Amino acid sequence: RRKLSEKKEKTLGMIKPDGVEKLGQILDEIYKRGFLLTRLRMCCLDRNQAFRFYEEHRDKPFFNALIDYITSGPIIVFEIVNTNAVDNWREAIGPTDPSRARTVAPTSIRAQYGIDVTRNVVHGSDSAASAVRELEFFFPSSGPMLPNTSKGGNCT
Ligand code: RTP
Ligand code: MG
Repeated sequence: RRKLSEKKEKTLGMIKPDGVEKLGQILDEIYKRGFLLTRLRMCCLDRNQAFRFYEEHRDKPFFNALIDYITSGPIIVFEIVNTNAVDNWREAIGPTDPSRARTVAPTSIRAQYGIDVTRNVVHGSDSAASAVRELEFFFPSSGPMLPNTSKGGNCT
């Protein structure tokens, strides 16, 4: 029997628009850490979809910059199934700000590939509950899936 602390768990990972330009290297980082990807797709968020995905941040000063960034090009989203997937993936990506990541977690993905606090290349759900919501957002169990491209966003 597995220990509670080793529970199999799912999380939502995302390679953000600037990360897609470094796709091969970032996928390498994912696989060399042993993460198992069970679903994956490329899509574009329009502004309404981005608002919904990042709803919790709507009152933050960085909200508009975040929406501009996340709608600036295609993203890649994936489901990770692993023991402690939420925490392990968050640890692999590192702190939000890549410059801080380079100090406290120099081997993390954001430390190596992040540009600045907005353009930080990757996303990870911050809790098991967020993971359920975010996986349902991109991989709905019923109803229509978000289109792979959207004329409403900056993706063409
Ligand atoms: P994420 O949700 O993308 O995994 O990142 P996170 O938990 O580390 O950071 P969060 O606080 O959830 O912020 C979401 C995204 O907003 C942008 N951000 N900009 N200018 C700023 O101070 C700032 N703070 C956050 C980043 O793209 C961050 O990943
Ligand atoms: Mg977050």
